[in-house]
Amino acid sequence: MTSSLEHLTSPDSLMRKERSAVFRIETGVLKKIVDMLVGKDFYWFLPVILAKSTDPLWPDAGASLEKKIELEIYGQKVRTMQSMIIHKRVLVSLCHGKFFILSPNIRIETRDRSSTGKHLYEFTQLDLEVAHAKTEDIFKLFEEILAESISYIKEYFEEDLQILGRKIEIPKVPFEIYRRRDLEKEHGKDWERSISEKSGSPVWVTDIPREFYDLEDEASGEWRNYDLILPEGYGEVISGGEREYEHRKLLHKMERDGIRKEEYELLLELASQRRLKPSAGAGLGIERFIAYVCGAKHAAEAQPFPRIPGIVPEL
Ligand code: ASN
Repeated sequence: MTSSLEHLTSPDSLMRKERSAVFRIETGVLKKIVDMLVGKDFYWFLPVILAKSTDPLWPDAGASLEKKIELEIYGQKVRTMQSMIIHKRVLVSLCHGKFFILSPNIRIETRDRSSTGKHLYEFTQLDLEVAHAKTEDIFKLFEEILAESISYIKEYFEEDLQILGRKIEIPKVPFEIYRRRDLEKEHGKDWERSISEKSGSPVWVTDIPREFYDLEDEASGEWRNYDLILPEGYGEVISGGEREYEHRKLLHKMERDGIRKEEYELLLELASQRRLKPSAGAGLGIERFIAYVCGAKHAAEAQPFPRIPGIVPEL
């Protein structure tokens, strides 16, 4: 463990003025985002933590989990939430067409990720989903969320930005869009790091091969999903996509990827009844976004009790 990480996990660090500045900015960003979404008629749902179904996070080239947590309650096997994607698909189909959740996710990342500055074994994503939406709708929504929350912080939290020595520009919208296959040709497999270090503002990257629930165009083989990559090396902060809703495609992709169908019975049942609606959505990693706004070295600085891979603190 490097000394700066040790410093961060010590309870005494909670008394530093820089930590308080980050927490004040975080409060402002959260307030601004929930106000915006509630103002746009989004429902605000409370999160689920233990469930039979969760995001398999597989296959995903960016994943590096040391273990997945399964336990038994009331004689039934449940898993800790890796993301609420399955719950989002059911909610958007059966309840309300626009909603968000501040969703705690547990992902036991490998220890070598402690010093990336980005990985946490518990983090919160602002996860949202919109029925019948397309990629462009979600891009527009998040561009507005990022630009307006940064503008709000610059207007009302200037003193805190000064304490942190942070100068941040309001990003110009719309953000540029790249295709993963083109980036891979130019930068190789490590395209995320290259584009993050080189670009001066956030950029969207589309067409990323990953989990069964993201829509794959059968004719072109192109994935209708996306990540948002922040500049200055902060890397990926949003991931999302348009979604599969056809039973045949879901089944085929689960079999192809070796996913256990018994963990996704309700989703498959709804799809077979044609009750699963097309939708699109995404999740914003709150701690990573706050680290970017504040110019912090580690996403854990946005957590009062840091959850750094490989380090289990007293509290
Ligand atoms: N929240 C992401 C999405 O909406 C899923 C994830 O976190 N893996 O696609």
